[in-house]
Amino acid sequence: MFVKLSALATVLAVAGSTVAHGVISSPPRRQPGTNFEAVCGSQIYNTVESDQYGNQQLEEQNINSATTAACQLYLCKGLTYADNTANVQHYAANTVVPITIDLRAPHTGVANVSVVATATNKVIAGPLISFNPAYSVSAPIPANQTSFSVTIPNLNGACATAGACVLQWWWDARSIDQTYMSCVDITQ
Ligand SMILES: [Cu+2]
Repeated sequence: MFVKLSALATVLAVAGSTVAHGVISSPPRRQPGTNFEAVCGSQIYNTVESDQYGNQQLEEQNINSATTAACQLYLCKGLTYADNTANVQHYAANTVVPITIDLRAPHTGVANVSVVATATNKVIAGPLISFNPAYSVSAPIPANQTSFSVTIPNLNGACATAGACVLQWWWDARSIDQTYMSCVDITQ
């Protein structure tokens, strides 16, 4: 039994150095699809499709001649609205939105959730919540870092059109250069 457990721990430790580690599990997050593959290329698409929990740097390593200028790896890891028209969430001002993060492995860093305008990749509201340290490897992860709520403010019409805005969970572990993003398409 001990042998099996230590073997498993070794596998996890090795996987942890490259394979990773977190997504929004609720509300429904942007998923990889055919449009994402068309703009970012099959190699990046396959990387994400096989492991949505992975980091953005892993995608960058797979940039090639099939990656177009429309591929925005620094926004939602490149996942696109066009593949997610059925997943848009409508939130009136002051809606309290419960968010669940599925975390497969921690890396000490900072994290937050913001409303981001997709046309500019600029935060237009938030951070609505922040964690520092976030998802630490040196202490138990507080339950409220994987299950929490944010209040959506009045977005003043900036998010009236589907595809214009996302609620983005952003987690950056500088010490190991791994960045994670997971997005929910929202309108108001
Ligand atoms: Cu990692």
